[in-house]
Amino acid sequence: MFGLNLDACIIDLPEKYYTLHDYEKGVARWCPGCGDHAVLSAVQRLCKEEQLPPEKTMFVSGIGCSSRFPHYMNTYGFHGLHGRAFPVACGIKFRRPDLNVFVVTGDGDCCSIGAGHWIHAIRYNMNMTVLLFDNQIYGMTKKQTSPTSPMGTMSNTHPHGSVLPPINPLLTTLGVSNVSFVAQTADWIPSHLYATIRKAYEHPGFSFVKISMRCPKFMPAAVDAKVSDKEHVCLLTHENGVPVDDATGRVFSNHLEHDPTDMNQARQLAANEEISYLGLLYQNKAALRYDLYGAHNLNYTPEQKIAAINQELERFTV
Ligand SMILES: Cc1ncc(C[n+]2csc(CCOP(=O)(O)OP(=O)(O)O)c2C)c(N)n1
Ligand SMILES: [Mg+2]
Repeated sequence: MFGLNLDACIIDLPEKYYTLHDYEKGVARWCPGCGDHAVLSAVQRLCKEEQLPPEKTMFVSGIGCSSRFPHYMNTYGFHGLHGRAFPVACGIKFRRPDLNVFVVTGDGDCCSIGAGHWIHAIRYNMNMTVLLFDNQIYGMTKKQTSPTSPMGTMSNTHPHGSVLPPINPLLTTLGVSNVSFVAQTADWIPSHLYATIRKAYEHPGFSFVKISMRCPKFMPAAVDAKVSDKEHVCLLTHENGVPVDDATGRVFSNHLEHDPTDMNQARQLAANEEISYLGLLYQNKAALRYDLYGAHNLNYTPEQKIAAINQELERFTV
């Protein structure tokens, strides 16, 4: 007769399976139609798909509407000071490489007051996922010109229109030595948004994702122009790039094959003011990582740490 093999009936279940609900916290207080909601959904989905343990996951931000992000993630978070997300995140990653570190920063937070930290964090190339919420305006303080506001933007600081050309965050990041990952996506293309953040998360280093964000409250004209004009968008395609699914590829039918190791072409695409190239612009998995350099003594006991410090101090004995 048939013997019953009980071992074959045992399903290998993980000790804990996280659902979307495990990553959700509170009710997001962003305006209706704000792009931040879309990124929150994409990131919660990523956490679930990757089964990131909430207690091993850290969201670090500065100040701004976008920087309220950690409040809505049921993980660890640090809602810091304006422009200071990068040094906090680097400090965390340096001593706790076991944590999944995400940085959420606005165009004011990153490219204005935080610009000095931004440049060095790119060069340090520590393993973290950086999401730049670029709504081209200071949202939280109710409409001041940001470094990424297009020239002529009417704001409370420039009621007659801003007078200087904006900083290009993609081009700036691509210009820093040891840069390792630069991508662009848009909050209103959910499949591409998710695929890009996922690609960034998988990158072993500092992955910088510029997300074009809708701010219907303070930049409504820009939102209409960006969202309704499909010709303005070109999806980058490549076997090593951000995957484009069939439906998204049909709706946004401008495509360009781009090899993400080609820095020259990446810079040309990033510099184009007329067309938003969405996808992976540049990736170098071999860039040096400062977090790995710093990780050699992580398992020292307190006694070993004191001995190591004393040994170093000996060098200064006169
Ligand atoms: C040291 C300091 N300077 C200025 C402010 C005021 N402030 C708060 S948020 C903000 C700008 C935020 O803009 P952005 O980073 O683009 O984020 P958004 O609100 O658009 O998401 C400013 C100037 C502050 N909180 N701290
Ligand atoms: Mg902003």
